[in-house]
Amino acid sequence: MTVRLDVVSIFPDYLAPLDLSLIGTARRKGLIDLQVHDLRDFTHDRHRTVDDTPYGGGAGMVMRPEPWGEALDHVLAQGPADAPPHLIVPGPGGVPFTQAMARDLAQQPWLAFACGRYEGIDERVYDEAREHMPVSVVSLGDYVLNGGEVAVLAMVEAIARLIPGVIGNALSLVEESHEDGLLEYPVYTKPPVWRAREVPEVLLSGHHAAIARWRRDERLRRTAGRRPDMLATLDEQDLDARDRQV
Ligand code: 6GU
Repeated sequence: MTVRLDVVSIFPDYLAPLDLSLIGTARRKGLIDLQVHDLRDFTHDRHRTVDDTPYGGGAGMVMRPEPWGEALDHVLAQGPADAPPHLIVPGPGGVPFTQAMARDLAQQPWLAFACGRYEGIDERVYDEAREHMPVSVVSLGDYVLNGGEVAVLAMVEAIARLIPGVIGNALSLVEESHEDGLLEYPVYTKPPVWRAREVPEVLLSGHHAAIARWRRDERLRRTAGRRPDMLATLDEQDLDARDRQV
C-alpha cells in the first residue's frame, strides 16, 4: 500500500532533499507518493501575494486565508471525501512531536502538511480545515524556526522510516532511542584500539549475557545523565522486566 504525503509551502525547493536517500528510494519504489504544492499557485494577483498585516496590529505579517483555502481544497480533491488526510501544521505552538506520534502517523494512508511562514496562518484556515479533516498543530521542540519546511523534513523522515518496506532491516527499528523509553547504548567498531582508546573489553568477550547487561547499564547511565526527565517516567516494572531479559 502506498502512503500519500502532500506538502504545501511557499518554498517547494526546501523539500528537495526528500528525493534523496531512503525516502527518495521509497518514493521510486512506490511506497510513498509525495507531492509538494506551491502555495503561490493558489493566488490570483500579479504579485502572488500570500501575506498581509495583522488585524489588531503587532509585528510581522500573517498568511492570508484565501490561498490556503484553495490549496487545501486542491489537496482534498486528490482523494475520497470520506477518507481525508490528517493535516499536520508545524509550529512552535503545537503539541510535541514524539516517536509515538510518528508511529501513529506512519499507519495513516494519507497525510498533508501545511508549512506556515511569517507570524503564522490566519486562524480561520484552521477552523475551516477542521470541518473537512483532522488537524494537528505539531512542534519539534522549544525553539523557533523561520517556517514549517525544515520541521516537515524532520517529521516526514521520522514517519517514513516507520512505513513497512522503507527500511530493509525492520530489527534496526526496535533497539533505538525513544522506542522503549531509554536512550541507546554507545557503539563501537574496528579497530579495537584507536588513538590509544580501547573498545570496552566486555564487547570483545563473546559473553552475550554480560554484553546485554553492560548495554542495559550504559543505557540507564546515559539516560540519567542526558534525559533525567525520561527516567522519571520509566516505571519500575519496566526496569525489572529488562533485568529478567538479561
Ligand atoms: Cl514544527 N515549526 C516552526 N516554525 N518552528 C518550530 C517548530 C515547528 N518546532 C519548533 N520550532
